[in-house]
Amino acid sequence: MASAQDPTSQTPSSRLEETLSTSARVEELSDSDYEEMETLTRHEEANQAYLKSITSPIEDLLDTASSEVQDETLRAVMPFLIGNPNDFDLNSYGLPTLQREKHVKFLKQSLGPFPPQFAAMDASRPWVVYWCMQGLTALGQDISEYSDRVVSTFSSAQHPEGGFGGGHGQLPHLAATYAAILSLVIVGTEEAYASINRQTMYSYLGRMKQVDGGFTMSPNGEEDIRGAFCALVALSLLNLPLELPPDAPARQHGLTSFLDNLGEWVSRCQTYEGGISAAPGNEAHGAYAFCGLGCLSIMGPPKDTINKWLDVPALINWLNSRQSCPEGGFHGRGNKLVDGCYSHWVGGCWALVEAAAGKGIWNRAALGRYILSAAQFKKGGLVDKPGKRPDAYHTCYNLAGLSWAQYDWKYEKSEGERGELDAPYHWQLDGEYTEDVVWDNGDMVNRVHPVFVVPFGKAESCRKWFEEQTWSS
Ligand code: FPP
Ligand code: K
Ligand code: ZN
Repeated sequence: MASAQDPTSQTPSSRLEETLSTSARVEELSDSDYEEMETLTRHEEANQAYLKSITSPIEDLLDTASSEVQDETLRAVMPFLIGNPNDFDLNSYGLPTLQREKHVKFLKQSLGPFPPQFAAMDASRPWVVYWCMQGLTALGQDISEYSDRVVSTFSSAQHPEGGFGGGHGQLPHLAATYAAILSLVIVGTEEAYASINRQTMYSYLGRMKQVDGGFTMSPNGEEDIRGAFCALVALSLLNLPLELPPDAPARQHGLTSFLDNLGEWVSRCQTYEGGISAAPGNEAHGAYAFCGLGCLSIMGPPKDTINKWLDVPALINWLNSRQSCPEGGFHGRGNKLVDGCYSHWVGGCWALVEAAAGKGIWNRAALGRYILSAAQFKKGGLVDKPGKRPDAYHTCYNLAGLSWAQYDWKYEKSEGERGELDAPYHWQLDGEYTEDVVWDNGDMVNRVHPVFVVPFGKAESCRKWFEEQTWSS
């Protein structure tokens, strides 16, 4: 296997030697040179301990399709964890630095314009806009140059009877609605807020509410936990009433509030494994766990709602098992593969669970290693795993995951209610995470709101603006 390009030949230790021999040629070393060498030695020891711990992964003795793809994944990932096949600059921990400029360029390109063969992607246009806006701001970019374009894109995707579709003339869908609202929240101008028709949105959301407590994604469409989360995101950010609209079909069955039977319904999505599934009876999955926890964190303070509606020890037990070892990134469900997007879907669950139940059991440094070493694509953008192509989705959610690793959040219920569904506006930064980190200042991404996954501060501004608008239903 060994070749001239064998990345293992480029260990942190040979890099350290190189650094030391370069310094030795300098006539006189300053105090800061010595300090730097000491730091490098300390980081080197940590790297060696880490490398030692990952070189003998626990193997599945049973040969199955799952164990085979897992072995393949390890073969793809390990060279990136122990070496630097992309030849990136290294940070003081010997890991690739965050390739900020390349990722910015990739996301800007992902916004188009596109050749005609991309027409099939039209329905996911709101998503692409959201992933790019969120990714760019996480990287510290000013996105104001896109404001007008984003507002006009979504104005034409808004349906006359409420909600957003994938584009002009398409039927509304809660996923498109979620992505459209979050994009406009990131833009954060009065024009962006005012472009949302709250009245028709309210009536559209009323039509999605089901008698059993959940929400469908579209009229007569599938009812799943994405629907419950997306609907609550819209209700909360736009400061809509909790009272169901007069023409909401669920009213004919005695329901009066968007929250009726909702906690019970989310509860029914928790599975025997402890995780959360799309709908009662399905398999638990990290993406749905985030939706379920996000939904509960909008319904009220996470400490109240998560503890009330979920078996928290079982949930934590399931979540604990979602970090792939030795890869360090997360997978979405048992016996499946590490994937950079779960840096967010699973990584993002931790801030919410920690607000409900105290410090979680996950390894932030290992997640940081996976993202920086294995998930950065050579030419820019981030990926599921080495060997895959980058896309805006994996770029956005790897960067959000890096942010979950880098910052600590706390939930503080302050005095005075701000109205319905005001729970998600009580989050505060509890500082940067500093224990055993593997990133330097240059590798930091911006703070992200733990529930809304937009730049911290933007959701608060949006809500405040809608609180000041008059409402007439
Ligand atoms: C499995 O794909 C993926 C899912 C079952 C979940 C997809 C859902 C989301 C990404 C969440 C959407 C969220 C909102 C807010 C609308 P797979 O079988 O290809 O992946 P796996 O092998 O990693 O499970
Ligand atoms: K996947
Ligand atoms: Zn993925």
